[in-house]
Amino acid sequence: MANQAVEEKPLRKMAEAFKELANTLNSQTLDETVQMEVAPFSHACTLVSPLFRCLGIAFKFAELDYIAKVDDLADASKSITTLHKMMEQDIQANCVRRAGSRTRNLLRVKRGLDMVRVLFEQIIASEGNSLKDPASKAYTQVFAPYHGWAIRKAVSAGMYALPTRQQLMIKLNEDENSARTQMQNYVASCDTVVTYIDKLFISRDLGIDW
Ligand code: 1PW
Repeated sequence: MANQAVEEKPLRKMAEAFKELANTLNSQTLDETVQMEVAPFSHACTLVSPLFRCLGIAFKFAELDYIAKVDDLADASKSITTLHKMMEQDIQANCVRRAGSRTRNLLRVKRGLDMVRVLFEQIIASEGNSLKDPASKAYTQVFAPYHGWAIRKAVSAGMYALPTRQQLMIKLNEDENSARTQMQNYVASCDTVVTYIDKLFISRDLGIDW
């Protein structure tokens, strides 16, 4: 217990959880028969929250919004087994796009995961100590098209309060090399998971651009 802070490896934990999800998907063919369970998915998503926290006070709203939506999915897992069934319920109830619907929350959470994926890709590809460019690129690519002027403005103000690359490594309890490895693992696994979720939406004609 005394060593808990020392041994805490949030980046490793999230990379491992997503590797497991990706393995479950890869062990089957990526088609309609593959069923991802809500419980392990929402659990893996909770492990991404510490990363948002590490990005500093400026991303408090992003963190709170993400956590609330992941909590909703975790709550769904108590009564619904798979993401398929969760979406089917919303389709039946005709509430897919309604604010707060589980399917809508799933789409938002998926974007959060995808933004972290792009952020890691950019961090791996860059060498500077500033996270501003990697974070700006990730936000611009994944979230900005869906956010109004006010949120985009707030996020771009927040970019000046990001930790440095070195500070992030310390918060994550990793060094450059170990962080790079874990980030690469997350990028690959997240890609499989995001592709799968996109297919869930597209195969039901629900669209992913809203
Ligand atoms: C990694 C680089 C740092 C970039 C952080 C970007 C944060 C992006 C998320 C900010 C969201 C905070 C404000 C909430 C926005 C909601 O309106 C929106 N949620 C999302 C995740 O886009 C839509 O949610 P809704 O209407 O379905 O409840």
